[in-house]
Amino acid sequence: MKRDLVFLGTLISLVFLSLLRSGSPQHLAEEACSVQILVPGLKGDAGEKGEKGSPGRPGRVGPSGEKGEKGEMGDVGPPGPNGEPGIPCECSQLRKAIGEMDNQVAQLTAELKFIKNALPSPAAVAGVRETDNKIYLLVKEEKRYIDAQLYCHGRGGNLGMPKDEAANGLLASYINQAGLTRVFIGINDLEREGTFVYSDRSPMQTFNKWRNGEPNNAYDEEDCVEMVASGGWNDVACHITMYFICEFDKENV
Ligand SMILES: [Ca+2]
Ligand SMILES: [Ca+2]
Repeated sequence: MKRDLVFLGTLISLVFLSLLRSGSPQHLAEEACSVQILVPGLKGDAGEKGEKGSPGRPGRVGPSGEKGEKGEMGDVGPPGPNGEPGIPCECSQLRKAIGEMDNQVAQLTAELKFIKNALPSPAAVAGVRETDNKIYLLVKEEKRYIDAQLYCHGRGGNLGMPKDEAANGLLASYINQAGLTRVFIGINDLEREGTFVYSDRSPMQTFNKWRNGEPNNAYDEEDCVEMVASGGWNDVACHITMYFICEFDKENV
């Protein structure tokens, strides 16, 4: 209702103004009809395009992608620079010679230690004899067979056990050079009469040097063995005493 009154008031004011300008009733009618143009006009033309705006802010960081496959191996790099020249010397030959001397010293030291340990006194032995793998020691102390064996055992050896012609010949030579006629060697039939074994318990093989008529087990008491200067063997009583020969394996010296 209030809007209608305002509209009506405006309309009256316009008519009044038109009458003042034209001064005729006809004009008044025409002007009254033209009032209808007061309704809103048609939409105007589109304006000119505006200026380009400033760039927007950067977006959020996206999620990390999946891990890629391992790349292939790169090419081999260039060789490094040459080293400085060494000092000329014949070190390799010297080292070899020193190494050999060390070995000889070690071997001599071991043998000396053995001899010092094995010899009861210089007067009691007549030197030693050795082969590639054995050392023989003639002990000039009269002992029973069992004590002689203990003596040799106590020094890491055995009574001499000639198991082939060469060893037997060497022991015979040893006895002769010492001016002896007989020594105990490491052979006996203590465990079983008539079955002779070496003192390391190894059985008698085909090799033997029994003298003619031996072993005879004389007086039913001969269970130990002596070697005479010819290299022959003879069974004798174990309780008699005589010199003896020990033998040692070089690898145990
Ligand atoms: Ca016997
Ligand atoms: Ca005999």
